Amino acid sequence: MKTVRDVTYELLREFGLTTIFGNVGSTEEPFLKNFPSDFRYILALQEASVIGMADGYAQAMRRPALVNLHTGAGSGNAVGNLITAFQNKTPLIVTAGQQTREMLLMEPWLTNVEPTMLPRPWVKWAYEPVRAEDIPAAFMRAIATALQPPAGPVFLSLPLDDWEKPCGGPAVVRSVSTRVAPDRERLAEFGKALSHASSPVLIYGAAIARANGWKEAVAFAEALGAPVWAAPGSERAPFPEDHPLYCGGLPFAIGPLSEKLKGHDVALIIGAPVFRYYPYVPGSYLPAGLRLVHISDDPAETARAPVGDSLLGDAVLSLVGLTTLLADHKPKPARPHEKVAHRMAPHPPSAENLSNDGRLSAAQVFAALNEIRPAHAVLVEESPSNLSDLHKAWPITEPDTFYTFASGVLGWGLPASVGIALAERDTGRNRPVITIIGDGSFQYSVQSIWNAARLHLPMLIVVLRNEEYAILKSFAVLEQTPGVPGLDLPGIDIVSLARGYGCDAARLNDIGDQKGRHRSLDKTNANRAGDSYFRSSSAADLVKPTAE
Ligand SMILES: Cc1ncc(C[n+]2csc(CCOP(=O)(O)OP(=O)(O)O)c2C)c(N)n1
Ligand SMILES: [Mg+2]
Repeated sequence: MKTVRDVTYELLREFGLTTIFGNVGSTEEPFLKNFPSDFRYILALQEASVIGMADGYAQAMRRPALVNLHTGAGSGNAVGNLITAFQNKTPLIVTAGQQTREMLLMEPWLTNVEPTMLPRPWVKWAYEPVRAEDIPAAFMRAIATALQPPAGPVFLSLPLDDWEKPCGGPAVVRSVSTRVAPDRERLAEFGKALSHASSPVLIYGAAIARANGWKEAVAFAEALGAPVWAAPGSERAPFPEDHPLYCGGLPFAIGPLSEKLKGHDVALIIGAPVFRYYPYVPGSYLPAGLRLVHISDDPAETARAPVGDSLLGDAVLSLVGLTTLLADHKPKPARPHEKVAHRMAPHPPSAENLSNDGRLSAAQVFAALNEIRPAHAVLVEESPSNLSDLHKAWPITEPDTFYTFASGVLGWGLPASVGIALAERDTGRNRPVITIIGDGSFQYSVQSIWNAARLHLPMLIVVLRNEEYAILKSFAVLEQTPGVPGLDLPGIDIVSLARGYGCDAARLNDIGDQKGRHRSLDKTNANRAGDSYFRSSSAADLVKPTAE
């Protein structure tokens, strides 16, 4: 007779879920016992890194990723990045061990006391199977739930004594659809409003990038002849930023956002919430005379929009449908539009981005990086006060070459970039990954660089070292809250930290002299260290996980 473990592993194989991102404890060892040789276990050293790596990996692979955590202990540590995975709409199958059923009633050491409550509300479904033999079917339901729109993480709590129990197999393998078509009549009404508009405008969101829809997004914008904005704080780039119709990223705040849409009579926002606001800057949600129409496959987003008419549906199916509806439409020559050409940070910029002591500014670092970065590099960003400068210097012109977090929860970027680099290798795309991260943000999941080093991933991590939480100093000015403690970060030696985890690292001083020494981060020199990038200084530290 097969065991619950046998049948479960067979099911996981069916779905290609053969990589497990985890951090193990006694309650998970019975699941991992005699680990099959066709599975790969990626140990991350803290659960924020487990989830962040799995999230990056799942997004870049365009398929769910499997996670195994240590009961309530590991699940608790995982919650910050689970918030991000939920808002990123990343399908993750998160599992955690549970104490033996024999003892659960008396809550022994390391019991997950309310296992389905702990990860909520940041999972679409949380469950502890009532019977051991329900585990394979619970995985099947978890996979279906994670994949169906809107995609997202799910959670299974798995008691440690279930795995040796007998189980009839094989598990039932099912499939579900991952896209919902929009209602045709309502889509036609939206299409009519746009084609009859005297000055339509498009706002594209990350769902377009998640569904690999750049081509369809460009086709519709060109057919309509309308300018395109990226939705505020887009976690993926929805449109080529060098396209003549691209205006830039909309600001995060109510008043300034509304200001940018002035002069238009119909706006379509597609694949994003209405809107991702932050911080509170009062104003009207929309300029006078503008009708907003909204398409999203997330009923929570369509329900909570403060203004506009919404339609539930997949972003790319909707774009294709709308383009067909415009078959006879003659696009007006697009009016000259404002060209911002970069995304907006969710805050006022810090003082010119130049530190007081004349050190290199982040903008100077980005400009140099932009000249020497390898073609097709993937950018992962978690650099709060430098967002605008970064996007100004580095427009995103290829699909799937930009990732950031939808949540504002720091600690995602570093492990996610490791997961993305691993997926680049696993898919054979082999594009190098460059992570731009603040010196504060670097600390939250710092241990993930150990994985990058162990996996010899071709990455460059640029840590912008201003020795402070600069963005919070800007907020203190905006919110008129002088005297806030805890905004300085003196005495952190990032180069030593990186070396301690097995990476090569250097301090950047003199960009000009070192540019010529840079060699691209491609496969052939991925294992070179030291002189393969510009080095030695004071505004940034560079971490390269590929030291041998
Ligand atoms: C998990 C988490 N803790 C705290 C914060 C609050 N916070 C927002 S920005 C920030 C500072 C980031 O500092 P750094 O990465 O150095 O970027 P800088 O502002 O200096 O560019 C902090 C602590 C957060 N967003 N998430
Ligand atoms: Mg900083």
